[in-house]
Amino acid sequence: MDSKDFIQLEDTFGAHNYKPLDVVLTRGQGVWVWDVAGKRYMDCLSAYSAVNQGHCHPRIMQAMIAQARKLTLTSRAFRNDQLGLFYRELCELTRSHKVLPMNSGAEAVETVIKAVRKWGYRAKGIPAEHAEIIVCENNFHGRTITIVGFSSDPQARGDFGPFTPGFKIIPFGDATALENAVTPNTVAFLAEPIQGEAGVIIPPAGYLKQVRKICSDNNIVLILDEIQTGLGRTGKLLAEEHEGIEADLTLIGKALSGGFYPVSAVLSNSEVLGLLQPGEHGSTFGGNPLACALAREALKVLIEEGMIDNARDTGDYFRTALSQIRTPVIKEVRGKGLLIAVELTPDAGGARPYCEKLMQKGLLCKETHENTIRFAPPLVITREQVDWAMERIAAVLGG
Ligand code: IF1
Repeated sequence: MDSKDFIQLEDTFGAHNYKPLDVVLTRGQGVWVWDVAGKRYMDCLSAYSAVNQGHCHPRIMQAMIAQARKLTLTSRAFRNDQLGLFYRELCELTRSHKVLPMNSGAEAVETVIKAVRKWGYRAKGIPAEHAEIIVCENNFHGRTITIVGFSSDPQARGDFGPFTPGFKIIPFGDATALENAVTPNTVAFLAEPIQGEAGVIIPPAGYLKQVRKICSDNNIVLILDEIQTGLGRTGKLLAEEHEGIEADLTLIGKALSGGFYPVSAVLSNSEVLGLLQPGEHGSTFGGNPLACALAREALKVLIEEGMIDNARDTGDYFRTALSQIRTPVIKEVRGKGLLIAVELTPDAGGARPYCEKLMQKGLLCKETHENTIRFAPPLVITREQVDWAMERIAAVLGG
């Protein structure tokens, strides 16, 4: 079978809820992936920051195989010998007090919504059924009904109502808007430190510090969704570190498993998670020994192989090179570490055609919304590999 056969199978039997580039991948290693015809590509998306450690990282793979030979799933009706070690290592790494492990990022978001509502009723004394959570315009936190219900993107919400009540949307990056949105029933503020899907939108310097103070002053739980920005992507373990603050609850996922398996977690720097009682929350696979074993290794690899500092240094190198391209089609280059976006001018004709041209030259990336290309390679990328990518990007974007 060749690419078009695989594409036909997908199009015939699959729901059409994506518009993927027509490249059929069969193998990955580090920053490289290969299609079924043997053509090599550089992956500049990293599965939306789920493959920060590089494709098929050997140490994570070995950890997964070793655990898979022993014990994969017990349910949480019983204990296992990986969970407590995963908890301790994750808490020590992130200075957290408690962890609640789940599977997808959206499940972690849904979990934190339940936890902070319970905290609001039991600890803050909010009247039952009146908890309010403040979120931001252009947020992306997943695709469940509750989550898309507080999205400001009509495409995310259309035809999926009715939605879960109790959410208020304010502009991202505006601390005064947060202050004005707080009511006695506000239990939490949920935001991404940098808005990924919105096009790598970095808030004004000092914003997260102001937000931290407003939440502390008003007894509101600060939740940062680091599912995409966390685990080294922006050149720090967590993006909140750029502003020197600590969220009360932090969400991580994606690269927590190095791209081998869905693993997510809610991290608590306060006792919010301590209010959940047995039987009030859980999932079949959440905290299973296979997930814990490979996540432990994925975290070790991230730290021991210097990927976070590389994201900082090679990300600066990449963004500087992008900013030096002389072309009428680039409006702005934005980013932190290796979370980078190139916004094109409105008359450039949209980002998708450029992604398709880059694919022809062996570089895989993805448009976000109409005019922005996201470049987010694995954090193992070298300067030489950035030079390889830049040759192709300059040729395609250079006009
Ligand atoms: C798709 C977008 C990115 C996330 C943040 C929670 C989640 C995500 C900040 C939910 C997931 C993924 C979803 C994936 C594509 C990708 C994405 F384009 F959809 F918006 F990264 F920007 N918080 N983002 O970025 O985690 O449940 O997916 O594990 O839906 O195709 P999930």
